[in-house]
Parts: sequence; C-alpha cells; structure tokens
Amino acid sequence: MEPIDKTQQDAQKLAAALEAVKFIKEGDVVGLGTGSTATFAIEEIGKKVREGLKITAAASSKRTEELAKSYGIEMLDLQTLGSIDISIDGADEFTESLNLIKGGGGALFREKILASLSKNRIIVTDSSKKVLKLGAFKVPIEVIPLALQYVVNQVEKLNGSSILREKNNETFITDNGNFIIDADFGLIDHPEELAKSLNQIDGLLAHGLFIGLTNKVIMASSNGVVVFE
Ligand code: ABF
Repeated sequence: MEPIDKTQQDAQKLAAALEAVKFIKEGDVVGLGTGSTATFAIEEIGKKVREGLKITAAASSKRTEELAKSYGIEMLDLQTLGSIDISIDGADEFTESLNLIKGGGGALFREKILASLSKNRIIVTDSSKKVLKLGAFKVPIEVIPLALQYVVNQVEKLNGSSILREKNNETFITDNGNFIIDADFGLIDHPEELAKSLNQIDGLLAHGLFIGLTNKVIMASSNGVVVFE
C-alpha cells in the first residue's frame, strides 16, 4: 500500500475517474457508486454529457442529484432498473485478481446491487487501495438489527471479531435502516470461500467482499494510471 497524502490522493482519484469516464458510450445508463472517487467521475461525466445519457446512483446523494440536474442528465431510480450498461464505483481495498473490500462508506448493499445489475463494472481508486491480500481493512457487514447478536456469533465462528459501527457517537444506521458491523478476519487467504460462508448467515443482508463483481480496476498512482482486468 503506497503511502500518499490527501492532495496526491485526490489527484489520483480524479485521474482514475477521468480514465473511467472514457468507457461511457452514447445513450448509456450509468450507475454511480458512493465515495469521493465516484463523485469525481460524476463531475467529469457532466462536462462531457453524451446524448441520451442516463444516471442512477447506489446511494441518494445531494451532490449527484445537483450535478445531474445542472448538466441536464436524467436520474433514474435504481429500483426500477433491470440492467445498467456501466457502473463506476470506488473501493476500500483491491487485489490484482479484482477482489474488493467495499462498504467503508456504509452503502455496500446498494453498491452490490448496482454492480450485480451492471454489464461493465469499473472500479476507480488511488494507489493506497491496492493490496496483496484483502483484510487490513475490516470487512463491513450490513445486519438486520433483530439478528445482530446472532450474526456477530456466526462471524466469530468464522474467526472474525466484529465492532458495531458508530457515527458521531451513535449507532450507524444504513439507508436501509440496518446496522453495520466491521469484522476483522485478519489477512484473508481465500476471500471467495469466506464470502460464500458469510452468504449463508441469516440476518446478514450484505457483506463488503465483492468477488467476481468487477470487470476493471483503474488505479491512478504517482507513475500514471494502471488498468487491472
Ligand atoms: C464506495 O466508496 C465504498 O464502497 C467505499 O468504501 C468508498 C471508497 O471511497 P473513496 O473513493 O472516497 O476512497 O465505493
């Protein structure tokens, strides 16, 4: 993981977003994730708005709506869509095999739906997100409140220790009205297997391991933009 300061990080996120926007074609339905890198993409899309372009977003964000409105781009409601042509989103960690940890921002369920609906899933990151093995970033897990203790116990059986996410000294509540636990599994040797085990846990709505849900990672670094696919 390359240590970089905020200014460098923002410059890299912008460079990655500029590269991602090049893959948008006329008339595309574009899905946008959350996080600052995806927001850089929104601003770039607006400047180069293509005929008939439509946008949908993983999480309702004032910024996205304002930008779409100011650029005259039609916003579509994610729940009405059966497919998305291209999605651009960020990540908290990624490996060269295109496995990700996402959900640091708390919108992992909607981002997973966005990715699942998308034909072409592009992740944009700065160089600090690239890792050899996932796991230094704790795995965000969205939990139906009723099932909290049950899910914590099941995660423990998978050698994960969980912390209930808080924000401003209050329990963090997702857009879907659920809790998030951040689970530390240590460095994860087999993320595919862990994802499958987590998928079996009742009351666990979504986890932040994105396996097989990415077509391309565009990473900007101090030496330029690198594309992993
Ligand atoms: C979203 O953006 C989240 O899944 C992830 O936590 C976050 C990354 O934010 P940034 O692009 O600002 O680093 O995709």
